[in-house]
Amino acid sequence: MILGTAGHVDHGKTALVRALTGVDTDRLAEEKRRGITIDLGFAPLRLDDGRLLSIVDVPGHEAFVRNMLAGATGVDLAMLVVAADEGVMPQTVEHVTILDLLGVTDGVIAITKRDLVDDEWLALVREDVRAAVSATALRHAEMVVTSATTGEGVETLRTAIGAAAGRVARRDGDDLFRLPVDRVFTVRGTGTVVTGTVWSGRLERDATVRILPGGMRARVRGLESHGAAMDAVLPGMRAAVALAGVDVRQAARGATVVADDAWRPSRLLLARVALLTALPRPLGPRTVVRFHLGTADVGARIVKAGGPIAPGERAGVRLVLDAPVVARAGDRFVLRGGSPLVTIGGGIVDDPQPAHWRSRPVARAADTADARLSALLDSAGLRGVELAPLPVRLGAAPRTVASLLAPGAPLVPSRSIGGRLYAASLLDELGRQTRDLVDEYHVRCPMAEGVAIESIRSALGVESDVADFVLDVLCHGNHLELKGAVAMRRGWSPRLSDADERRLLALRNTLEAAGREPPAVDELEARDGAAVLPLLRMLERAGEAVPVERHRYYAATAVREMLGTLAEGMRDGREYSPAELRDALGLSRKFLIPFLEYCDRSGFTERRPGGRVLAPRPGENGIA
Ligand SMILES: Nc1nc2c(ncn2[C@@H]2O[C@H](COP(=O)(O)OP(=O)(O)OP(=O)(O)O)[C@@H](O)[C@H]2O)c(=O)[nH]1
Ligand SMILES: [Mg+2]
Repeated sequence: MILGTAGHVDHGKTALVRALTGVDTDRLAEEKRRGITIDLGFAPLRLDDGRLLSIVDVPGHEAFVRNMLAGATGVDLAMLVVAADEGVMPQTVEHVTILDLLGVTDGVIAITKRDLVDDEWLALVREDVRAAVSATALRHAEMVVTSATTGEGVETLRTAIGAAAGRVARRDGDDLFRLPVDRVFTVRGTGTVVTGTVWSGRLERDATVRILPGGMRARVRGLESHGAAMDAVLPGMRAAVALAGVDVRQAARGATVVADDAWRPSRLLLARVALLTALPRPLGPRTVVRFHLGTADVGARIVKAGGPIAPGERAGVRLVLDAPVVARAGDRFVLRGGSPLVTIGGGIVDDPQPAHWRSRPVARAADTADARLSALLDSAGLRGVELAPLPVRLGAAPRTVASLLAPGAPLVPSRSIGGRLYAASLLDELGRQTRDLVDEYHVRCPMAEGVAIESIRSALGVESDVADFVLDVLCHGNHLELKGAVAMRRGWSPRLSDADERRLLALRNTLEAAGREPPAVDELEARDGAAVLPLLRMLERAGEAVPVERHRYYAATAVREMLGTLAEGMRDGREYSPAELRDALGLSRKFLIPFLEYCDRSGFTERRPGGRVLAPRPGENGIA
């Protein structure tokens, strides 16, 4: 569990942390010299009941609010510190706003430097502080009067912290590991060490992690929490992670250490933002602001459909970032802008990995994993949604996502095909389209056996594994059947009108009469006056015609006869030249070469450098 300090510069935060823990968290020489905190400090606090809490001490100076943000992110509890002699000051208000935007909902308020004021003054300051937090999550926080100098109230403060800690919900250890990095340094003999608060999941020694956004892989060589070696670190713990094979320059504050493939950095986020009411003017899409999420701090533009965002407004937006950031659905962030920089608002991430640069903000706020999944499936349409990143894009633990997608009874009606998820309604619609397509085809081409599966795939405009899934469902549902590369309505057989029946017989007679040198398809068409290919295909399916060339069908009897001639005339193993075979078959060259190629194709003969030989088992091709 993490407690973060908050409050105006010089109000006594670091002194109180020291009074509580005995640790001086101002460790930099410059901090000592200037007497202020510049960067984050860390100290363990043993509570009365034995539990260990980590304190993150933040700077109060307005120049270091970005450091405060890197510390305040990921805390469970806040300790707002207000000096009794000065009362509520600008960073008191800004820090409270930031805690509120980050969704920190519990904590304690310490009115400190009690030794510097009298009772009357103290009473006024208490009232001011109550008013300052009245509209925030800290309005119910216990207020304790302290002095780091005399020690007054420090034990009461410790008890109040313990009570607040007792109200904090435990974080889920059975989730994806994520640690936003707040410090990176080198330890002699150990190498590069990164530190941070474990936001979710657990990490064990020797695990392999990635450092995002760079993507560098590394082995966890060692783990510590507050200086003690650990075998594993859990959510809500401070962790120092020693990484093998990583240069200190390959990680920095703002990076994120993850273990799972579901995490992906993105320069585009879909989110809901809320701007503070006190903002002087609306925020347009061209204004660059600072975006703070986790320990990351990057430039961002906020694009809302339909123009600028007004002070006090809440809106669904696209966040276009200067640099990629690792985020998860449900993550809170803070926005700062203007000059000098001040906190201007914040928000919640809806989709941390939009599929497309032009992805639109979600229409309705979705705060549950199933609502988010429905929204993702809707907007993905025929493209489907990749399964692997869902725990990140839905902001839910992998087992929660698995239960949403339980096979047979998915909470969100959907099917996974080839690593992607598709809305069930969409697949049903594709099924209807396919049935219509096949039915229409049968009406249009009653003589044809069915529709080429390939043309169904391209008509549906989906990945071929999705088309195959749809066809499979239709076959199992007894709507369709597949024969080779063709799909047809179940029980369908090609039909002929009386006139076409007559044309079919005429064609068959023509081919039979033409024998070894039949006319090509276009010649037959010229003679018939209409398309003959469907009829020829019917003859082919009936075994009465053979497409020896692409545009020339032979009567099956003629083919059988010629193959018989070859089988009789060719001796096993001997190679025959085309000239010899022409003499045997009595064909002109125009017909000879295509026919010999047909013989090779159908496995009747084999072509060798010295000529053709009879294939070992010529009877196997089904014609001879
Ligand atoms: N008299 C008195 N002085 C205090 C008390 N607590 C802190 N101080 C003094 O106030 C000054 C600032 O205290 P810090 O603890 O450094 O204040 P801080 O809030 O950590 O300041 P930043 O981190 O820079 O924002 C120091 O000189 C402290 O000695 C107190 O309870 N009584
Ligand atoms: Mg300090």
